[in-house]
Amino acid sequence: MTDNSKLTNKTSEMAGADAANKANTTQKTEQLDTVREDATNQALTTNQGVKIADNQNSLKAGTRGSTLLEDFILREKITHFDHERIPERIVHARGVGAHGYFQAYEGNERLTKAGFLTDPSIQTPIFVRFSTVQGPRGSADTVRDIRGFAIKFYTQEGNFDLVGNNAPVFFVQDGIKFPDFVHAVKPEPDTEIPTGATAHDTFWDFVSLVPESAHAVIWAMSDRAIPRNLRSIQGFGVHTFRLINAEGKAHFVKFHWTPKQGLSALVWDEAQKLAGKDPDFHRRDLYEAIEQGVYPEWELGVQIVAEEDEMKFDFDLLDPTKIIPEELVPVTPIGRFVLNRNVDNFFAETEQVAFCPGHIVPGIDFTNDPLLQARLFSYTDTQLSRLGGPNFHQIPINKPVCPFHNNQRDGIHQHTIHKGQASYQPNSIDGNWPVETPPAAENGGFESYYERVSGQKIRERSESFSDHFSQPRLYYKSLAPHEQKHVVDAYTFELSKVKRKHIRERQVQQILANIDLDLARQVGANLGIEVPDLSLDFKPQAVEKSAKLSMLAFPPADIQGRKIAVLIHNLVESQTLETIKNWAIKEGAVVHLLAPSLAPVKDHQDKVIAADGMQMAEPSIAYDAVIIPDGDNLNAVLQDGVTRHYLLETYKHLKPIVFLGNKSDLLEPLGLVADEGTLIEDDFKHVSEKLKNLIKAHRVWSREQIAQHVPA
Ligand code: HDE
Repeated sequence: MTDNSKLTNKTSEMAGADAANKANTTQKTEQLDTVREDATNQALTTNQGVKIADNQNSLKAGTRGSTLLEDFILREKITHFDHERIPERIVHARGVGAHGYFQAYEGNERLTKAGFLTDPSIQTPIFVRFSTVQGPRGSADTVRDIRGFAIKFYTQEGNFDLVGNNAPVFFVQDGIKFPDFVHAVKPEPDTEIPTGATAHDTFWDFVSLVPESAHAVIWAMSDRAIPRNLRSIQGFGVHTFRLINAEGKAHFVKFHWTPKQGLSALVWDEAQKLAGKDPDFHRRDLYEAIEQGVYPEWELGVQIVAEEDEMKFDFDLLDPTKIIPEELVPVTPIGRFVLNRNVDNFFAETEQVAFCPGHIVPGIDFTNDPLLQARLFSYTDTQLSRLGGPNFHQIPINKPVCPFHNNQRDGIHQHTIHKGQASYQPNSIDGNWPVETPPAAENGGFESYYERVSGQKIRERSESFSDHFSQPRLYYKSLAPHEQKHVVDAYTFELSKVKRKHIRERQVQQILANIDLDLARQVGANLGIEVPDLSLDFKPQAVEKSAKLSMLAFPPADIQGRKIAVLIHNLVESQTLETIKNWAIKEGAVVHLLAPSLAPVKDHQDKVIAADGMQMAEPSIAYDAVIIPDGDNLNAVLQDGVTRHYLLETYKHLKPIVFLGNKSDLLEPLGLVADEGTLIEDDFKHVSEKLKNLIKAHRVWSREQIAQHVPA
């Protein structure tokens, strides 16, 4: 037996007990506390509670074996291990989650009777899971993809799941096309390539044959699909839903949620490099922000359409490939939510959470959007194989915080001991309990909206779903010039990876040309594809340009949680480092001092400066800005290839760089042109405000043209 007693740590960090965010509680996290397990000061046992004396050696006949089948400790441990994996989600497998709360604003009673939306004094616990769509569980975070943004509200009237995406439109209009779409977008079946990417033949084959996908595809080709982090993405419910008030009056609504952090994206080169250098980039960012107390926050809003206005648009409200331009129906804020607590265990919480658009509460209802209708079936069904049976609602993360009782019984992994004999209704043995609750203005039973439905049984798409190009055109026209360029670049990159010429041509000549001729010609020119002079009649639209489609419409309020790298070498001017750090603390930004290695860096007075990391290991792509401080070390810096690359790459990715003191002499040898994003000063205090504004703007867009010539 091995003596491990020396390793036993009296101050265990188990379960992140030392993290400040673990003090943020809700009714849900308190409920989860009852199943959280902390083994500090506990004996190691089998699953049957038998204390284990030796966890290092299996039971053998003599020290050199053989191993005995009798070893129940070995068998139990290995058997459990053999079954530790469950099937990953067929889509949205890669994800990250966090806890938080939602709080409604005043005045929503006119829209809904849902308690959590009408009582501003309630903080409703929530669990959010962000995800990519295509890649498997272990794929990279920063791939070009739509992001899933699913919110579970643990309300007093049951769980409400808002299972949305960061794009307001979807690729297909009818659920029956979803498996086709997913088969096309997933890695190709013969090679299982590419992982996490849409740049391949089967995806473009499908979307170029299915024009209804054009709108979602152009969103996927825009900067929205390569977010800088998950704290700065918008969320959308996509479908039109209904809210129903206490008088039974319904309104159509589209859900939107917008980050207080503003919207921001990676540049494509960064996204690709990060996929290799830090595949967990988004996961890490969210975790670290919450650990640092920089809690991300979103405002939930709805676009409201009166029932009588259902037919007044030139698109169908039931068509999930359409937005309602905000010029036609503005977003009305109804509440806010905050993520303020990391999970204790990824598997138990993030992996086992089961969202379902069919989880709704009184005051909310569906519409006949044919995509939504299919989703109502799919999500519960998929949990049966993913989570192993019909009792997945009893898994702690999925359990409502309000009471739930019914006559559903047994099934695999049943956790509840139901008392009584009568598991049916009506019954006269157990008092007919549990009983139905009639619908009511408050706390009533669920009642479906009294909608009139009639029609022929028919497999046909409504004619009102047939305009596939006006809205992608509106999207493209509404983007800022640099965003439009990125869309051209993205189509070019993706289609260049498509091996079959006829697919590339079809996408450019039949899809892009119908969206916008100029877009088609630019992509066509890059790919050597002719775009014939088509005399296309673009349908006049009620809105020609929509203000809230460009990411520029959503700037951040501050620079909290943004990251700045300070590149240090021996003989650095250490006084400045203090000034920078104090400024960053004031602004809530994060500063990392990065040195050539972790060997001590000394200033000119031999004072040792502790570095936070190495330039080689903490690349520029992980930061929002770079500062290179003054010091009698210009030559050393010039000879440091890593630092030179760092600065070139920062410049190329359009980020601000502060050159302090003699470091302005670096520009020329590096071949960099000074511009509004290169701040040259002796005293950091003189540039701090400018730096803050540049970081808020995310990128120095005016540099984009010239930066193309920078080799990095
Ligand atoms: Fe999903 N989707 N989906 N989806 N979806 C799943 O459910 C499905 C759609 C979305 O973090 C699956 O539990 C069908 C639209 C998110 O756990 C599955 C159709 C939108 C997540 C499924 C759609 C979404 C999923 C896989 C068309 C945006 C991740 C595992 C009819 C509004 C949730 C699971 C999480 C997950 C089916 C279309 C968003 C297979 C059939 C539209 C955010 O049930």
